[in-house]
Amino acid sequence: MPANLTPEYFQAEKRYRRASTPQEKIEALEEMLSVMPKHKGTDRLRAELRTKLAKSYDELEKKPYVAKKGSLLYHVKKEGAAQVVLVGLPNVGKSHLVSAVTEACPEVADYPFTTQMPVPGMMKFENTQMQLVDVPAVTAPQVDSWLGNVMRNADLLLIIIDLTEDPLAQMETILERLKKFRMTIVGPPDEADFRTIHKRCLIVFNKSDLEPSDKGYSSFRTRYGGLPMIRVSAKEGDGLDQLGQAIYDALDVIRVYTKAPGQKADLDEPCVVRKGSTVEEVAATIHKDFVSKLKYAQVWGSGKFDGQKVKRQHVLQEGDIIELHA
Ligand SMILES: Nc1nc2c(ncn2[C@@H]2O[C@H](COP(=O)(O)OP(=O)(O)OP(=O)(O)O)[C@@H](O)[C@H]2O)c(=O)[nH]1
Ligand SMILES: [Mg+2]
Repeated sequence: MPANLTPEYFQAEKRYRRASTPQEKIEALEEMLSVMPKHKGTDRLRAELRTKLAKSYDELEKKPYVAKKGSLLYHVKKEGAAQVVLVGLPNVGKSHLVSAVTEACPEVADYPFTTQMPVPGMMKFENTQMQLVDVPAVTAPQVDSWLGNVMRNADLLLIIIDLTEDPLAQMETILERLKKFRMTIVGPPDEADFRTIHKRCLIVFNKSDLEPSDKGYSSFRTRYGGLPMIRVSAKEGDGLDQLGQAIYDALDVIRVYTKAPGQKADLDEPCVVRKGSTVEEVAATIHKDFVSKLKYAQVWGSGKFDGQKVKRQHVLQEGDIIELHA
């Protein structure tokens, strides 16, 4: 099947060939991937580009690079079951939240643009660890060169809205900024074209301990009511006990456990995979060679199974235990 690549793709490819730093390569590769038509004919090329992208991210990780303008560029290595990046205007409490629910200690201060670089921290949820990444405000100056990449690489955007300010106005500014990075969120109706990356998000209304703004809340609910939301106070701790579950639900993943024949599954070591994943897809996360050797699996869980033999395409459910047979 022909790939039908566009002139924009070829322009980005030219930039990739001329790129001399990992950052330039990443930007060109992300562009190539986002403008490439999605169909069977481009599957192979897409996979090749993703491999190149992963290599460039590895290179970038070794040290932050200094861009031509003199600003630093960052990449945050994923750790744990998911990478969750905080997005919001200045002073809304992004850093306070990260310091309240993880071991990280980003600077918290009552003035805008306190945070200048990404600060990752791990948040425990039941038997999983999720990585939260505190970043500068989306409107911060001098961050365009890397903030877009960090957000694009995330599994989930945690959109932090300060309840004491107009929520609708904050959301509109955030979406405008995301648009500049060729991103939008999954959920509300939009006019985004096929090059826009759709990101899952969870809205976190922060500062619930203070008097809320009387502006914009009901129009916010009307427009964005379909999105997952939670109210918290990073300062007083209200709602933080429910945050882990809310993030987990918004990620749209499931936990499955693998076991060897005759042994018990280790319920402290889940495989976290997309909802709707099959036996075959879970096998691929364990070892890529395993997929070709896989004959069948046995499943315990989902209510109706008890060691039942299933095929590779069997769709797994939250909490399933599987035994893979090669
Ligand atoms: N009352 C109250 N104050 C909060 C809450 N969360 C954060 N703050 C305060 O809001 C101010 C800004 O908090 P930060 O966490 O630094 O905000 P930020 O979003 O990281 O800001 P930038 O890094 O500048 O983008 C600080 O004075 C915090 O103590 C909250 O839930 N309630
Ligand atoms: Mg901050």
